[in-house]
Amino acid sequence: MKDQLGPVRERIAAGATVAVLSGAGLSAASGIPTFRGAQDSLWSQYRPEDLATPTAFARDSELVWRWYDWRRGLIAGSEPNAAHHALAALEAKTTVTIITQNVDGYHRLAGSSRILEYHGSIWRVRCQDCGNTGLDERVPIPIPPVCERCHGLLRPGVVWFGESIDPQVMADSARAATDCDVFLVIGTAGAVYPAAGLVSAARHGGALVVEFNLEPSRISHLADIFVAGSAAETVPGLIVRQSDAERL
Ligand code: BJW
Ligand code: ZN
Repeated sequence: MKDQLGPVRERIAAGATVAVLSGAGLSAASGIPTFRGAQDSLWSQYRPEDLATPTAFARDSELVWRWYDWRRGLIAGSEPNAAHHALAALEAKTTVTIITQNVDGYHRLAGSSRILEYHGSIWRVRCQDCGNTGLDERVPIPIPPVCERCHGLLRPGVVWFGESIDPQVMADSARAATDCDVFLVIGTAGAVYPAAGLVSAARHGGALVVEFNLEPSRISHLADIFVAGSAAETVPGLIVRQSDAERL
């Protein structure tokens, strides 16, 4: 098997810093459906553009909450996979900043410490009326959940289409992408902005861009190295040569 990641491991061993942009494909091996192209899910009839918007929530908050409740149940019932664990283990070798589009919290569970949750967290809630924010990890969640302070309607603490990214998270992510030596793009279609724009920012900043995906994506032309396959099988190759890992 070709050891595409050998040069990347060498750079990291020589002190290169790492930033990661992760997407839904990273958690696919944990059994969490991706957004685009998930054929088998109960919700495949809906497009994220139809559910992950403030307009959808204003129209039918119960439908949107049922979708989030279903996803919370899947996430709570599964766990991070070998790719999340490999990224956490990489911190023993160098500085690693994770910019994740995923809302599942799996990077933290796997033990990574520098995490920027670009699209928020499925475990956070925010009151539509008074702005009160908090964690609500109940599974299942009462639908519709209400604010303890003002009894207003709570919404998921995630970023929907047309909403702004937290300015601090956006600035920290842009800096991490621009300043890193190696930028890993894992399991994202590269279709959603401004997250996808971080790949060109990293490239312009001089990083070596390494993409891990089952298939070429919209940002593959920006990658120096494309590693094909399931992230849970390919990403651990950042830590040990894959053929050695297979012999263990
Ligand atoms: C595997 C695998 C395995 C599978 N191993 N790989 C510039 C240009 C055009 C449009 C815009 C633009 N700037 C802004 C926009 C508008 C919009 C946008 O991007 N639209 C596009 C769809 C065209 N962006 C926004 O609205 C953003 N806000 C914003 O820009 O604010 C400023 C503004 C305000 C007002 C007006 C205009 C601008 C916010 C975007 C928020 C996205 N939110 C969601 C939901 C989050 C909460 C939740 O999870 O419910 O985020 S949508 C959904 O898509 C979710 C994801 O994080 C995001 C990205 O998806 P991802 O991770 O790429 O997943 P998939 O499923 O698409 O792809 C999976 C990939 O994995 C595939 O490539 C597979 O091959 C691969 N794969 N198995 C490895 N085992
Ligand atoms: Zn409230």
